[in-house]
Amino acid sequence: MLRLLELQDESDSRAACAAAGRPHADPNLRGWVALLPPRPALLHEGLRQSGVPVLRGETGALALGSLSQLWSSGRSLADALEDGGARALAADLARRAGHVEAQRPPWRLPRSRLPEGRVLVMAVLNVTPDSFSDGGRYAAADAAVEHGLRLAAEGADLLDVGGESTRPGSEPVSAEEELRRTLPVVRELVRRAGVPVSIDTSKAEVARAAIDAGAEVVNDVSGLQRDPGLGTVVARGGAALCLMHMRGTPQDMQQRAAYGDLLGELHDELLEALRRGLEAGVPEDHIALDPGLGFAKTAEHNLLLLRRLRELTQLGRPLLVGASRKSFLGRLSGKPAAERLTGSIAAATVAALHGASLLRVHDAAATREALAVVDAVRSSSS
Ligand code: HH2
Repeated sequence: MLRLLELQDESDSRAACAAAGRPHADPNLRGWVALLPPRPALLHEGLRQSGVPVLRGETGALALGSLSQLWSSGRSLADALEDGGARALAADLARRAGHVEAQRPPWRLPRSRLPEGRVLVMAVLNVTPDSFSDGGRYAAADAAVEHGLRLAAEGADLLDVGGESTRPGSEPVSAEEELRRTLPVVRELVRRAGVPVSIDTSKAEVARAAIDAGAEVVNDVSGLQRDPGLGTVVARGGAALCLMHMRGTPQDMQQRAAYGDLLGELHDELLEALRRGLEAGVPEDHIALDPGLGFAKTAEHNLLLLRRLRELTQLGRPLLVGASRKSFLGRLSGKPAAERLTGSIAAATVAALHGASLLRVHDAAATREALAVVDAVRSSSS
């Protein structure tokens, strides 16, 4: 498979050489490279002729160029090459480079139109007794609705209502209980909040009822791995879908946090999730992807993921990132969940600068304030 990599330092450069099976790692490669399959040589040759150097290895090859070089060479080779396989790879290269350049594709919801041109805030509303940072605070429907309305007034662009904690080691709850917790809150917020409502669930039954009650988004932390009926429910209900990456279940996911190549494996597994969504009949422009910080990831994995997040924009879908108050931030600051606002804002800022389209956060007002600065810096011109 073809994939774009952003080499920022020596460790990235060595890892890219290893992925291509180069006998001697070059520690000094920097910038964007395309990791290509070892064949067809026609593609490598075509790229060289268009001015893109190609380093060959035993299991692959690295094409070195700026995004615009990779895009334009891919495009012209997709027209010029006769071999079908090489042509398809060249077209894929151009498409991926185009996605990274363009960034932040729109996310279509069934009824609401999300604002464009800035990074969006999805506010967390946990109607649970045991969520890791706000468990028990909004377990009663009235308190949850009130908090949801406050988050919307503070500038949240979407409200994500959840009735089952997914923190490491949490106990699963029945669909009945999840519905009892979330449905009255979804119904009321759809009527009163003035922003689209998302249901954070992996269960088809919960999603169906929430969509019927007016939820426009289903946020599935299992990436359509847990309930085989969920994709069809989302497609039939016309809802948008967020597919998050995780391995295993909240009970065993931290034992599964082992990767030979974190970004490569994450890329492949998110692509599989995207295919599951498309096969279920969800239109591509309704799907967002989420690398799943803290889900089958160690603290080090979360940091690496934030540093190289931009690589995942090659998948061509909006990226949602949830770092808010998570334990890797507590490890850095030594502070408990309720006191991780500063760390959460720093992580949100990094994610926004590295290509995230939406941030899933507990603190809507503070995040919107920080994002106003990020967006102003991003759009400043000379
Ligand atoms: N994180 C949590 C829950 N749902 N959904 C997406 N898309 N991305 C995330 O990072 C994500 C998520 C965990 O956070 P929280 O809801 O605050 O805690 P809990 O699972 O304990 O309710």
